[in-house]
Amino acid sequence: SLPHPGPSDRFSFGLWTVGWQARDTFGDATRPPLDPVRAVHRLAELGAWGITFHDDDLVPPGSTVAEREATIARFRAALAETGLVVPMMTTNLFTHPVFKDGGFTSNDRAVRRYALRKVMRNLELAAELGAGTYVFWGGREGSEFEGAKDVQAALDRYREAIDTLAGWVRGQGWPIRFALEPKPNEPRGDILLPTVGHALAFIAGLEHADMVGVNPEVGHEQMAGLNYAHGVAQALWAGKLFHLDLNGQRSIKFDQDLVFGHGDLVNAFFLVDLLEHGAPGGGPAYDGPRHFDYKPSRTEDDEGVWDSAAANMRTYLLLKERAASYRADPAVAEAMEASGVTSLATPTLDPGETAADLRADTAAWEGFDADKAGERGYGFVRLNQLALEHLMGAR
Ligand code: ASC
Ligand code: MN
Ligand code: MN
Ligand code: MN
Repeated sequence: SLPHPGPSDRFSFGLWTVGWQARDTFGDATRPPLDPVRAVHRLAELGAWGITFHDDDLVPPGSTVAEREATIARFRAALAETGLVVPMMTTNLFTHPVFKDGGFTSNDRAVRRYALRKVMRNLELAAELGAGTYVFWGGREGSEFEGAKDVQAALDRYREAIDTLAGWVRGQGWPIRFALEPKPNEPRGDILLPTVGHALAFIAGLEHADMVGVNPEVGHEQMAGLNYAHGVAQALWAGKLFHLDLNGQRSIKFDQDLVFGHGDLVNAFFLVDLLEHGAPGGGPAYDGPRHFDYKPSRTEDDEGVWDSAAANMRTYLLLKERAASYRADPAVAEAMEASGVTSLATPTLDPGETAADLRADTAAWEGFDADKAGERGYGFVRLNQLALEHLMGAR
């Protein structure tokens, strides 16, 4: 029996995901435009809880002030009718040619000022709609050629932009936090803040660092050959997992934005296990939205769009069920114990023990038989096989 999603699962979708017309580098759109109001109704029917959007996804660029207001009013009526919420909003600083060399870090100062104003305009709407998270995906912040971008000056400008916007939000008293979304490349040859680790290091140097976290996307970390579940674990450990973008990616190649789980399924299993249960040693779970940033494949028609939206949620819920069975299995608990997974949570030094005390502990060095300890088997393969058997429903 397949699980049915509902609002308590807190699944959210970008308007740009189901609304993607499947225009790619080599081909034209394969689907007609999607009315945002229809997206709200269809997602609500499928059991989603929230919808997110870039400013331009909802309000077509070039709209007059009156058109913008009418569009927003119509959208809000659909939200009220369905109960769907807007937990996150973001800015399109990548489509218009003006952003070809970036928004916050364009070499053109007037473009940088225009980018800030575009964000500020949409932040006002975010405050009105009650979006608690504002995402920054700097897809155009980067370069193709080393000589074209002074990376250190660009990072100064990036910091200036986030500091300015964070200070403004704080001054307005809006309950909005920022989440930076890393990506290593595409559309730029090299993008600034390419991974979760780069973003965390950047955040540490911000003026309002406490209100800035990360929004890691499955495929973006995997495009860099990195382990997504590990990146998410470090973000949780740092108290910086403010939001996340779930999707699927198969190895290091162009950004595929497949349905969640349609890439590295084993990593997706351990990710859901981490988000739902926290780390085996007691590290925190995740309590934010389960947000999907995927693209319905170009081969799909309208029906395929909604099938794929439902597939994201079903896969998440099935993995959640499988992860619960993994965690509840006494054989898994025993294997984790035997592997030392749980004992890693024990501090290496005794309470109050100093480096000098350790220096004096002969049991730790003189009396320690490293060769003997080196003979130990950790049993990680047995533990992993148990995980796979739970994932495949054999246990
Ligand atoms: C975002 C975001 C992305 C990109 C991409 C646009 O805001 O999170 O990954 O924009 O989805 O196509
Ligand atoms: Mn992506
Ligand atoms: Mn994303
Ligand atoms: Mn994306």
